[in-house]
Amino acid sequence: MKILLIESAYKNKYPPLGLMKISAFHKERGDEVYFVKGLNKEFREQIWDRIYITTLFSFYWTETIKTIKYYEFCTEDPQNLFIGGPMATIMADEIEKETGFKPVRGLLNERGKLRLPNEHKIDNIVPDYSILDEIDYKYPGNNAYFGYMTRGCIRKCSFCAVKIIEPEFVNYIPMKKQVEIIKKKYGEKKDLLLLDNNILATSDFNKIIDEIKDMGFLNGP
Ligand code: B12
Ligand code: SF4
Repeated sequence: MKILLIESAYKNKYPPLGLMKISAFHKERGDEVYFVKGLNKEFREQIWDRIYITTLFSFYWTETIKTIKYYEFCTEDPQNLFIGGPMATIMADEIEKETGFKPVRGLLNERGKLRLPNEHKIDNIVPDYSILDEIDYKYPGNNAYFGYMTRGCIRKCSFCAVKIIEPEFVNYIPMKKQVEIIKKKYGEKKDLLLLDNNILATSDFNKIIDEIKDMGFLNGP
């Protein structure tokens, strides 16, 4: 399959981790994967087997909708254009009303969201860092290993979207092996950047801190 991954042209700090995982998943299947940030005429003129558009903050609504509409006719079957990520999860109904596409909500950790075998493993796959070399945009925090060592949150604060995006609290996710694979495949990174919502909520806090130190991230020379 020929796959196009898209992130809108908004300024964000961290790379699109969801797309990096989708890329790794498709490359493992032997598919051809391209990544673009924003509107690109050359890519728009082609027909893709699948398109994946990621979303982030709801205050990037205008830019995100503009991107979806720009690429809306680039797959033969509209069912092969997928929209996902935080904003698409929080505002799925509004996006569908505005564009006609029904977003995929939440994490890619269960079957039935992308209509492909093994799709439930995407959330835990080692992300493909090589797609970041395909674009000119430089993420301010790009020299890092990105990941989660917990998911969700035990609290359900009324103003917070985490209960919708990651409803299930996962107390511990191992990271060390993933970092070793990233180092081998894509080269060493300077920092470790965890995107956890509320890492203090875990009962495995000491274990996580020990693992972080074990990965080489600790005080001192
Ligand atoms: C890390 C993070 C940040 C980082 C920046 C993130 C970045 N990418 O640049 C920092 C710490 C800087 C930050 C800042 C802020 N943040 Co913030 N942040 C997050 C957090 C924890 C993760 C977002 C993220 O990048 N995830 C990476 C994702 C996309 O990777 P992933 O999870 O592996 O992806 C999975 C799914 O999303 C899905 N998926 C992803 N893409 C796609 C694409 C397709 C096609 C498909 C099918 C699936 C799919 O599948 C993947 C695999 O399972 C979220 C909460 C959350 N749990 O989502 C809040 C969140 C996005 N932040 C939020 C807020 C409010 C803010 C701030 C405004 C806070 C403030 N007052 O300052 C600022 C804004 C900064 C700015 N102006 O840019 C809110 C946004 C609410 C909203 N209405 O938009 C959230 C939802 C948290 C909350 N408490 O509600 N944030
Ligand atoms: S992540 Fe923070 S704001 Fe959101 S539910 Fe948990 S404690 Fe509340």
